[in-house]
Amino acid sequence: MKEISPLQKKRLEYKPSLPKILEENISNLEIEKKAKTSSIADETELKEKFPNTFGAPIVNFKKSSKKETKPLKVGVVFSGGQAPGGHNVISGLFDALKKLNSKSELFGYLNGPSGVVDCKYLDLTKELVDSFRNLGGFDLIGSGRTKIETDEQLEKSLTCAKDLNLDGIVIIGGDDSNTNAAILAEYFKKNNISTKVIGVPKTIDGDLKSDEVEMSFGFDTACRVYSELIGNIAKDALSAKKYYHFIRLMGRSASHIALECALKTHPNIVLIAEEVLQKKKTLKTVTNKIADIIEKRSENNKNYGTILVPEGLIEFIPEFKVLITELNKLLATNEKTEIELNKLKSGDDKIKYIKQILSKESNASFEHLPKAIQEQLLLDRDPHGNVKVSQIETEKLLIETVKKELKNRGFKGKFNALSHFFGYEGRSGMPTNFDANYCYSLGFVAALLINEGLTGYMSCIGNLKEAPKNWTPKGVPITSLMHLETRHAKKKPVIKKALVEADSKSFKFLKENREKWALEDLYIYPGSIQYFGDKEITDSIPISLKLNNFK
Ligand code: FBP
Repeated sequence: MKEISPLQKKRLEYKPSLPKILEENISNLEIEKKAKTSSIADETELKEKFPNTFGAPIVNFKKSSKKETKPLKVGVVFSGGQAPGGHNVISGLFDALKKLNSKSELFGYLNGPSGVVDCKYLDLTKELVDSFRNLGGFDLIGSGRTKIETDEQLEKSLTCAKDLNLDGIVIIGGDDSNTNAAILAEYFKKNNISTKVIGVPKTIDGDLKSDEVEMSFGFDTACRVYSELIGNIAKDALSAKKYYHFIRLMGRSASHIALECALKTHPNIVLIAEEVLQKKKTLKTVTNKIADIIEKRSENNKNYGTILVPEGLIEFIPEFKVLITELNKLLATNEKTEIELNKLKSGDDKIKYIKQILSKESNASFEHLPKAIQEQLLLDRDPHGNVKVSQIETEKLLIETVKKELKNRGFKGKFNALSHFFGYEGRSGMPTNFDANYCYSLGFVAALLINEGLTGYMSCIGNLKEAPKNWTPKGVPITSLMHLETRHAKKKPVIKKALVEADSKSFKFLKENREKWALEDLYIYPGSIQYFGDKEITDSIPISLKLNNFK
């Protein structure tokens, strides 16, 4: 047997808490339909695109008389970036299916949605599932970023589901993957196959949420891993008093992670990309603001500090937004520019080539960037045609611009900066109790939704601010979270990303406190995730979840 750490061993034994209604016999549960849903916008077009699944009601669960449940066959897939707790969705799904009928079977599609298309799967036995309970990562079956969208991919997915005689497929993914789940559900229904498709809200980025979807899983653990490190760095800065630490945090678009980590650690500066866009702050304005704070701190002999930078920032700075949109268009897969660019070997040649075809406005922004950032902006796009912000070292760009600005100002203090990027470190951590319980419950709900014959739904849990026993399991139609967006110059139905809102309580709290945090050293040191001991530290929930309101 593979060697595992003592903590892993202990975590395998952890029994996740469930909402009260899921604790006992789940065969006697039935759904309670709430009001029919619409979409967040573009209702007419979405109705046309999803004629068989649009407008379904939100469903809750209630006890009824005992029912016989037939054995279910279900396939499960991880889609997109890792998020702590994924294995617990699988173990919850497995346990619930077996509770409904001990002859039920669970298959794991291998390496993401490509496994669904190419029919590559693994029989998930009790022994296998048991060896991954409460552990991080997605390595039980792997993940991938393939999108299921072409007719051929849809057809192949359908053939596989038919061959396996599946009652359901559970897609564990972010906004785009859940959009895919809705598309697959509609396609299956249109083609009269009985396989149901259920989504599960996963992403450390925390941007898959709405009034009904309170939080995506993985966010809590990732933020706690990053916050432990930020706290440690703040302590080091305070001890040595010689460095400014520019810390970039993952979060492809939204700044939820940066905000949550700031609430947990009280850094001297945290940039919120959404605010930068809303206030149309240029790189110069952002740089000036940081330089102002550094100057003021220096007057008090403080030549050190912590600065949090969301990785999505670059796309929210107006001049770069224009540049990146133009580059995304030029470098979209199979576009002439992409092909030409890939023929060129050296970074210099690529930069020279792109400068010739960029618009005047974009060239002006591109030209002022350091060469390393220029090269990073020209790297391959992700499957959605977007620049991979995780590979752009925005924190280093800011260090450069701040250094220049301070020099121009004739700054007399010291400015020594170090850069950090916290991303992959947090995505596969051992889930917190919150994520372990939440994911296990989401797995249960997915099984129940399939058992009820529902399709195109997202497995959800409400009342997350409360203790798990008071959580409320529900199913939310995925189309109710959708609108139309322009992708590759075409209007496409997608789930709307939830960005940090200017009037959210969590952001307001930051605004009320950040001036104090900038000048005084009010750092908080969250320490490492705790799994044993006082409930206050083992079962805490994200601060932004605590502060914000839901229906
Ligand atoms: P998901 O949206 O799939 O959950 O992934 C989010 C994320 O972790 C981002 O924070 C990050 O920018 C991106 O994945 C990195 O992607 P990759 O794993 O492909 O490098």
